[in-house]
Amino acid sequence: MNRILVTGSQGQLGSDLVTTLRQIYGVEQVVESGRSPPHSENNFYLYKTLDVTNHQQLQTIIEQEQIQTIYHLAGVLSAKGEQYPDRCWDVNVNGLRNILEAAKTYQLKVFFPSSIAVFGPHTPKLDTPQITVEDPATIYGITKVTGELLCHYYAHRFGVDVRSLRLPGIISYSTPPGGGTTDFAVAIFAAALQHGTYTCFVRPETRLPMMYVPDAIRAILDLMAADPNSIKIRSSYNITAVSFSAAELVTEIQKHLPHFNCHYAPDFRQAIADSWPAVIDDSRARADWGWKHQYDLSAIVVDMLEKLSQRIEVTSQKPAVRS
Ligand code: VAH
Repeated sequence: MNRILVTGSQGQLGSDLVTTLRQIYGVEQVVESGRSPPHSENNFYLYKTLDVTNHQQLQTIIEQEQIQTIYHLAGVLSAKGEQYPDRCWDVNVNGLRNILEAAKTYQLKVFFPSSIAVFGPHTPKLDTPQITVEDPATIYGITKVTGELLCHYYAHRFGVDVRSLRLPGIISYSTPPGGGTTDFAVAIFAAALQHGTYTCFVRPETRLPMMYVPDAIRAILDLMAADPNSIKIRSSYNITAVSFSAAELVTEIQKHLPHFNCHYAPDFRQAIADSWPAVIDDSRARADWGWKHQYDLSAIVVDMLEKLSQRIEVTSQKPAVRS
């Protein structure tokens, strides 16, 4: 039996991760949690209200539900973090500290999502190495550097089995974007299908590392299933799938929606995107535990348009989605 707690379960990654974990381990083994009430009533009994900054609430759930593994996804993302820096620090750092303290006390296994946001203006932009300059320009990035250092400390000082990935921008269709800088690469798809047009908040030449959510879920599960001896990095692994610019994404969408057009109106998120790498070297993840992405840009666009077409009212022309 592997009783699992997912924090931030209603977020972009959480909702897809819960579905996959329940397919693997059974619905009863996976407890969702979040600060707000559950979106859907159909599994209310497997949802716990949890503010990860409240260590007593966390301990009560761990003991009542006999949790053995925590996928700790609760967090404040980069753009929202710049608007609410105190909350970002409290949730992302004090919340993680509570998770790691509980993992030490109850011998739990933990997944922690770090981010390419740990890198900053002086980090090499191309083939960003696993070990390099980390001078993040956002409070979110600062919390992720701090989080990685905490993970490394708890792993080596207390033997906590905590594992982590520096996730790139994640593209998904099951939940609306939640305050990230890479959200343009998520919102653009619904806008293209519903309105035939999108106003992008970064410049066309802005190139960032990205990953489709099925690849991200598989990476997380492969990392957590890997032999502990193969996990040589206990801060956080570089990981990526593809890198593309906003303009390249638009061109790929237009192959299926020829009338789609995109306007550009860069806002405060441009400076955040400019501080991040364009291409990541994830050779250590590929060497240590066999990471290999499956979705390139073309496959992401085909699947996103197909999945979203089934879920939203398509007012612009149906995509001539070619496989
Ligand atoms: C964000 N989606 O934009 C997250 C992620 C690399 C980006 O950390 O804040």
